Amino acid sequence: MKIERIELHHISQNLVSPFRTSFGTQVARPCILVAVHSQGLTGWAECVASDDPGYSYETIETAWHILRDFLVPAVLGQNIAAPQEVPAKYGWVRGHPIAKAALENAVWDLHAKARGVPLSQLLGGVRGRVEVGVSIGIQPSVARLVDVVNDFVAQGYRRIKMKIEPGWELEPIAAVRAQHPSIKLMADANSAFSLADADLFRQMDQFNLLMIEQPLHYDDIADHAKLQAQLNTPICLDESIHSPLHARWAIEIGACKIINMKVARVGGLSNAIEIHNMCQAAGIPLWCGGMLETGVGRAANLHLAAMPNFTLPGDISATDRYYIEDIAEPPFVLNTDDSTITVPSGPGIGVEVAPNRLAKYRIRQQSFA
Ligand code: OSB
Ligand code: MG
Repeated sequence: MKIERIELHHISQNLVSPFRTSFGTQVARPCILVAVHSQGLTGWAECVASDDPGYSYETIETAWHILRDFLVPAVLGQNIAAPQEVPAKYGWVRGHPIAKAALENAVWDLHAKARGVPLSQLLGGVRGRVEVGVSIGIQPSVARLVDVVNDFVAQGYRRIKMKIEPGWELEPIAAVRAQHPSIKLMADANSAFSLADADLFRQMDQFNLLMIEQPLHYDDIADHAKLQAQLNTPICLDESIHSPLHARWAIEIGACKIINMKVARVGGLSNAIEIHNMCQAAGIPLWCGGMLETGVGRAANLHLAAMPNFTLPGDISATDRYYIEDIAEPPFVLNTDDSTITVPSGPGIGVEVAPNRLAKYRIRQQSFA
């Protein structure tokens, strides 16, 4: 398919409630929506870079720059026979996985639409519903946290992830565990600790956590292996896994027992598939992480999480957990009987960007032809 036109739409929407992690608080959630046009079809994807370089060094501004000046020119006007061809077009560009993933994933949606099949079918998806949970930010008090958790459990979520940071760890985890003795519970540190905190993490073994996510430095693999050797609770890596190479290193040295897959963090669906297959062969289960996506990114995540080795619940919550009004239609709802979300069955990502909402939330736009 010849890529005839590409558009970048910078939008921003307020979250229903502020989301606080060890690296900062998010009130609004900006993103860049990428649209690729060919043969009367439009492929969409979401660039999940944020306003600030808290989670990743990439920001909206760096992603806009890299897309506009390097990635879009490498793909525009090209005849792309399969989406797997996209990464090689800008293979010389180092880093910037979040920007790269947005462009590649838009081409995947385009190709799935051209074939008239859901994206999950191109990816070898095996399930129509994906088990999901909710990721809960750091709260002003333990009592407030317990209220928030109770509320999500009442809504039907059966896996709870809570954010931790130094000073907000054992006590809030103990409180949630006491209230919900058998719920799937996990903690995400977003790199806020060091190996000197090993004793703290050993104490977490008593809470029967599903996993501890990214306890140590965002670029570390080696110290995570040292920490994992001292814990019964599985360590899951998020921030540290930027590519299939990082996944292989982590598996080889025993730095984790689980990997959080974020397609943006690993540079696009081709790398995600490679990591998926490597982890499946190595007996490392995956789950789909989230970046507070709009319906566009969330839909793609659901298709990805339909792949066979996504055997743990994902950070893919219902639309109303994030936004009052989503840019994409229809909204995602939780299946309360089994804490799942249904993978869209229409062509491509299976959701539509609502033009009036795109216009309403748009900050800037650029078209390339
Ligand atoms: O570490 O998983 C994370 C959101 C933004 C940046 C990093 C993370 C998160 C989440 C939210 O935990 C997951 C979601 O989208 O629900
Ligand atoms: Mg995380």
